[in-house]
Amino acid sequence: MQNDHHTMWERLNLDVDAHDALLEVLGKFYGDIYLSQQNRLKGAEYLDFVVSEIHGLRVKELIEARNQGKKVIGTFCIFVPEEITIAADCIQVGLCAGADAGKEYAEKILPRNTCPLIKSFVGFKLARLCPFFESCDLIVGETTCDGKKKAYEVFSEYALMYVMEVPQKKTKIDRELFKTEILNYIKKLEEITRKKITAQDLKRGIEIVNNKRRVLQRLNQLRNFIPTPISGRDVLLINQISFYDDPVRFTEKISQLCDEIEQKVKQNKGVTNGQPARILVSGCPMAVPNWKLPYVIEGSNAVVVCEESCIGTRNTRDLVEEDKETFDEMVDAIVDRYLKIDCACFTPNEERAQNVLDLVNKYKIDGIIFYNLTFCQPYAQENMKLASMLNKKNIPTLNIETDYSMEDVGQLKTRVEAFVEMISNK
Ligand code: BJ8
Repeated sequence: MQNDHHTMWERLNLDVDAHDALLEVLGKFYGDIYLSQQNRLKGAEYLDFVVSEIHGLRVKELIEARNQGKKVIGTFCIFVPEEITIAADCIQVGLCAGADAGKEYAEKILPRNTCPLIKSFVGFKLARLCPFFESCDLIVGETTCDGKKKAYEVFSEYALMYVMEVPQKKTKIDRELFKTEILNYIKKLEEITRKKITAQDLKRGIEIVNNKRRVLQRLNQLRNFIPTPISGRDVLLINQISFYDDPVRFTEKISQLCDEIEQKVKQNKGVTNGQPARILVSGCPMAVPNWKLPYVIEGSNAVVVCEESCIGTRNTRDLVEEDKETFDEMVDAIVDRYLKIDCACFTPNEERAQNVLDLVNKYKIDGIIFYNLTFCQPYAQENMKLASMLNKKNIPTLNIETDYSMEDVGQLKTRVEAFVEMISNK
């Protein structure tokens, strides 16, 4: 199969040898982390297939869509509203940002003490390792953390960038600013597609994205059951795939997977033996193929039952209201939905504390592992504050700071095992 894709990758100007080497490493990594799981769901075949074709068939689909006149929009953040991208008849994809391939290239143009997620997307582009980057007509950044917004300035020398302004607070003025930015994004897409977005288009975009979020909500809901019917690793992967597979196909496949899980739940069958500790992972996003921490946790007599993250509930918790009819009403509904995102880049960001507490109760959490990417100030600071609040309520927490290298796996395992033992004895 891969050979069939080589010509496509060459046409996209990838460094084909380095790319082959990357896929080989990824394949092995995937085998160790995913294919080694026991009692896996049959529906996970969809996940295995999508990953095996991660840079193949989906990229081919994008190229075919472009040949038919569609535009492809690349993103790095859940603030870019896919509802609008779909309304403009474009395709939105999340860009590779979860591995340190290309790091040495990134460090030539960025300070070394930059968060790994940022170095990753810059590295993938500069090392010519990501066919998604090369298939984009426009890459949309956003003014969230300082690291990203400054990196976009440099990055725009290498890729066609458009940067949306995301406010730092949520006052009335900030809402107006964000609404203006949403309208500007609409204009930008109208400009590149040469097509006006209508109320009908927006309605369609809202429905498709809401359905995608609904199926992820349903999946999460099923993780309430004990024994847990699906591993945290698989749910993380599902969330990651939601950023680049076709949204309608994704919704259908995950809906079938949920049907299978419901059957499993009825038979009281889970993926775990005994009663492993139930963990909430909270903090920075885990972009594909960042699977390190869930793998460590689930190899330590624990199971991840919820992700309080942008590759998790922060992205799926809220829907856009669907009862609006006019173009303006729908734009307002989109603005309101997106301003509910409790990213640590906001100040204050009080609602996140309550959202974390709700998840602790809902998913019967035994302990929280805060996940910080190295040099990510917003989450490092906010997670410390949250940990102190949670510890006062007798909810155990562990703070993990790490990057994308595998060098610290042994050390992480020791710390996670000690934490799991501590919460299991409570
Ligand atoms: S809405 S979390 S996806 S900005 S890049 S903040 S890890 S230092 S990704 Fe994010 Fe949007 Fe917020 Fe979510 Fe830290 Fe790194 Fe910045 Fe990061």
